[in-house]
Amino acid sequence: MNPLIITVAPVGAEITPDQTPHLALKPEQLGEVAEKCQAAGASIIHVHCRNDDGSNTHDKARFAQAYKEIRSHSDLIVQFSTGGAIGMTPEERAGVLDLKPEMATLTCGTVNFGDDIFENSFPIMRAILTKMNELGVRPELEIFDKGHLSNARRLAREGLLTFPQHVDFVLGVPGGLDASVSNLTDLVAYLPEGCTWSVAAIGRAQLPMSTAAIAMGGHVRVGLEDNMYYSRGQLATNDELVARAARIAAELGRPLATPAKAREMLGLRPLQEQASGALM
Ligand code: KMH
Ligand code: ZN
Repeated sequence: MNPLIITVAPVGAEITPDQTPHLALKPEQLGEVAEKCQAAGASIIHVHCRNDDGSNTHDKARFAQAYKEIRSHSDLIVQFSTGGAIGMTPEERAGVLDLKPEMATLTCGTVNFGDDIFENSFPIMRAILTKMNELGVRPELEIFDKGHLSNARRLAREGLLTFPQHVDFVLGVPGGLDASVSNLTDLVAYLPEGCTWSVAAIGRAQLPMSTAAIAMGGHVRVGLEDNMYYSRGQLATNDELVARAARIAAELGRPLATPAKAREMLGLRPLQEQASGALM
């Protein structure tokens, strides 16, 4: 079976320090999380940054610091969020691309997000993608609803994207597509030929949907961004969630992709060949 790529999303933009003591606020804490999660089996880290007080920031210097800490503690593929937090401007969200992370997310359409709207109009998507293309940053397509795959196809027709790509199905966001195996199989069937895919399911759906994805030959995203709990009422650390996904993979006969193997599978350059001078 193909090796499993585990992405850890340790921070996100929604949970607050009063909800869990395990939220990494400082870049140094992100470095520690990266080290533990790589040891537990992760190969990609999806990065959001916070200020020391827990508020969201897309400050470039903060992201540069986070990148440095992650890189000095791990070989993980560093994937920056261009989704950011509700209320950030598209320019703010795309600004961190200047640091040339290996990967960054591209959410492929506007979606209700709880009582808010996570805005990703075609002009916003085109601007983010154009910048990614100019800077050589590999997108991961974030799909919150089936129509987002249609939007991605449209961006490909416009010449901004070539398939296959790595796609992450974000399921169970209030306002987006529900987290269910039938929705997942439908999305997988609708993927352009050759795409790799993962599932990031929200809350208590993270465990069953990860298990389904591992069994189906897909990849998984776990971490506090999407789910704070290990089980009902028991708060999780990021490495505990990664370790559990790794154990399930072992039971199902899926080997784990190391960061180097994940780079090979995703067509990213080996770490040794990457320029380190691009960062601030
Ligand atoms: N925080 C959400 C509004 C991404 O990282 O690309 C957007 C998000 C998606 O988390
Ligand atoms: Zn995110």
